[in-house]
Amino acid sequence: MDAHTERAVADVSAFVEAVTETRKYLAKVSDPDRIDAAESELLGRKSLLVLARRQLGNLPSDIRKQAGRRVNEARDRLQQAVDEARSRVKAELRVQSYETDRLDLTERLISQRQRRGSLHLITQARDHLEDIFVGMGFTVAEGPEVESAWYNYEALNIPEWHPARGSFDTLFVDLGEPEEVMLRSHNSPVQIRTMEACEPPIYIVAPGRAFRRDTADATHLPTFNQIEGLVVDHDITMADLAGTVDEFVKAFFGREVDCRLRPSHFPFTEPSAEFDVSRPDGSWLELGGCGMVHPDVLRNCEVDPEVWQGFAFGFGIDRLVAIRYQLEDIRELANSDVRFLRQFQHPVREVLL
Ligand code: FA5
Repeated sequence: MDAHTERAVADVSAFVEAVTETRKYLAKVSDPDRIDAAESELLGRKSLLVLARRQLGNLPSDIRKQAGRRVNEARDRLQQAVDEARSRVKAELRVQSYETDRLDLTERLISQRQRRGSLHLITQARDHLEDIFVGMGFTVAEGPEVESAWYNYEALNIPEWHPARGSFDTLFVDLGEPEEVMLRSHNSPVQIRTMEACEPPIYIVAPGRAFRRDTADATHLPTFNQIEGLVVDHDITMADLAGTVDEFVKAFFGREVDCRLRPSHFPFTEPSAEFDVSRPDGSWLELGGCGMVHPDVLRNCEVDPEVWQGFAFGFGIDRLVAIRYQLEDIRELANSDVRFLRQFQHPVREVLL
């Protein structure tokens, strides 16, 4: 065998041996870069494979074919070992990432339990108001938030030409005739719906949202909450109204808070009054309107004013809350800022988030 042939046989054998060694190495390696490096060293452009293939041409024809087969088989074995190593390492890395990215759910559960949600201040106040009035013999009534002109205005003695319509800054809904369908601008429509549906005597309160084209400021919100009250019975007088309002104020705010009625005007009550409560600084804040139900309103609901009399009131719940918790600005109630709301978590009604 001449020197060229010897060299060629040695290079072919070197490749085959290197494949055997590298397969053992690949079976243990767990670094993808090392797999790439081994593949390129043995099978790449300047690899032992390229050299061995080049040397095949220097072999005598009787052994070239067999040597070629050895080289190809070794290359296939190595390629298979590289592929297996890659999928094994990929699987190992996946398992590792499951471990490192795993969420510690135990920890999460504990912290969730510690951070409890609670009912919004308005909901708490609404529940409290309902409890007070139910304790005084009232039941709770509801009405829709989208109303027709009949319920929001006309049945309440506010005909189309009446200037009081303007004072309600109504938000109309683009439905039916112009200005016929609206977001209720007060909760008084529930008076009408209740009188239409039930025979007197009636003792109801109707808490819920009302809507006006008011710009938000310290005492106004475009979406706010009112509680409407209606009593229809025999021999009801203004004294019953004053006594009920006074009793409610003492129950909600405490005995030290005063209230006063100021003469006012609402088309649906006669006489009418505005109702204020005292603030800690001695000033008064208007909470709502009230009065004796106007005979025309009773007639609109087919209740005979000669037989039945009634009083009604409508208070702003957001303002009640502002006074009770000494909030400077009722916009806090609409901001949904949990840092603010968490200060008023209700101890009993806490709910787990
Ligand atoms: C009314 O809405 C009458 N329906 C109340 C009434 C009922 C009178 C029954 C007589 C008999 P008024 O527009 O004044 O009245 O509103 C009543 C209260 O709702 C106000 O005193 C205030 O506490 C609250 N309120 C009105 N507008 C807003 C607003 N934009 N933001 C927050 N509270 C408001």
